[in-house]
Amino acid sequence: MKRDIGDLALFGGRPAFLNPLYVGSPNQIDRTRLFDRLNWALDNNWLSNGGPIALEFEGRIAELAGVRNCVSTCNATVALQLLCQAAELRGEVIMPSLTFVATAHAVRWVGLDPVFVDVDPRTGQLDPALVAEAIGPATSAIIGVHLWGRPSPVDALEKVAADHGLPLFFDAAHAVGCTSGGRSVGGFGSAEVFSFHATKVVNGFEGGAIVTNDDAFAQRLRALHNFGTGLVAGSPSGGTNGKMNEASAAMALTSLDAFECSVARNRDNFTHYEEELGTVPGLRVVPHDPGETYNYQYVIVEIDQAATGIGRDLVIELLRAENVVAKPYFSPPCHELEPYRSRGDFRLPHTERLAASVLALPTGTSVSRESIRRVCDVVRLAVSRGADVTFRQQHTKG
Ligand code: T4K
Repeated sequence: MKRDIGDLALFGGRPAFLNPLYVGSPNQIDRTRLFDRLNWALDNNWLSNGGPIALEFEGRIAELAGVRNCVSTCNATVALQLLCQAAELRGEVIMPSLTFVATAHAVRWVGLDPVFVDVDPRTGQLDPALVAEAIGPATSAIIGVHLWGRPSPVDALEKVAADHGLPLFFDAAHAVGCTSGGRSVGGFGSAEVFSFHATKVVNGFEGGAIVTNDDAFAQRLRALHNFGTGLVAGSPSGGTNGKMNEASAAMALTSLDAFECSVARNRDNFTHYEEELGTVPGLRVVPHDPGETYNYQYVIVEIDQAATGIGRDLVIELLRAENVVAKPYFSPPCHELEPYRSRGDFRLPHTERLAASVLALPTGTSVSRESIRRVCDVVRLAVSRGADVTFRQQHTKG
């Protein structure tokens, strides 16, 4: 138990953890099932190119998302690129800046210009009214992001998109198994993209998927992710290799088998964080709506520097010294990174404030109740003695 700021490892105390505690540690899986699937693939000599394990995974994801089509991919970044190419987008794409840089880079990689729009200051989700204002003659699509697994305002964004005749897509990298208005993420807009990266609640080592109810679009995506094979009229972008291989599919399926357990553990962890930190002045655990379903993959905490006297970056530094690798998801925001910073003059005050004040804390099946208690001890001490901690750190540095 850390009682005084001298107990903090940054100031010479003993670190709270011997080994690093990560945000994004892969969740536990049943290794026997994984190895059985891998052996089956090896025995059958079929390792990629729409193999039976990838097809089974696609069926399971389509079912979970409540959609007709799922095209599995090698990762979500390539899936986003495929979306843009399949929809033959040109010019500008409206999106939030408060997201992992993959959302913007995917769009830029295929020659489009991201136009960043500000977010709701409480939820961090794209603000539909500002999206409507940002639409111009060069706008070709809107990409919403279900940030931290909390869904975008899908109905309002669908209305804006429909009013302007624009396609709407969602980067749902964080939101597999989540709902909005009781409806599963996956069926919103024209298509949505999931990530099955090692750090995600469903993990295929690397992996992604595009889900859609548009059969013709799915067919086009399937062709484009396999070098354009089967497109009678071809495609201006040719095609790429975006396929999910059988090893990733085997891992992803095995991880999906454990989905309910992983989510239950994440939910318990989230509750423990709320119990530990929910009443700390100047600190907010970004909540979940009790009426919806979530995967609870991201525990996000916002620190009010003016109220506490301590900034988010110093809290991360303190935790790092304790062997807790908290993540500033997502900072800097995309518009402050190249190549976007020098391409546009974006003023996004809510994005900038949130990007400077939020951090993600460790969760997942490898994080115990006791670990959460110790992480929260550090956070609580740092925030409740914020001005003293800041002074001590400046003094130590000087
Ligand atoms: N859209 C959004 C909104 C996204 O968040 C992402 C990816 C994408 C699109 C693109 O999806 P993919 O193309 O990746 O499918 C990580 C992930 O690499 C990235 O997938 C994820 N979002 C992003 C939020 O997090 P980094 O730069 O934070 O990765 P890194 O190496 O610092 O790892 C994160 C933490 O996970 C570390 O603290 C260590 C831990 N870790 C990581 C790996 C790979 C492990 O414990 N074991 C592992 O195997 O990006």
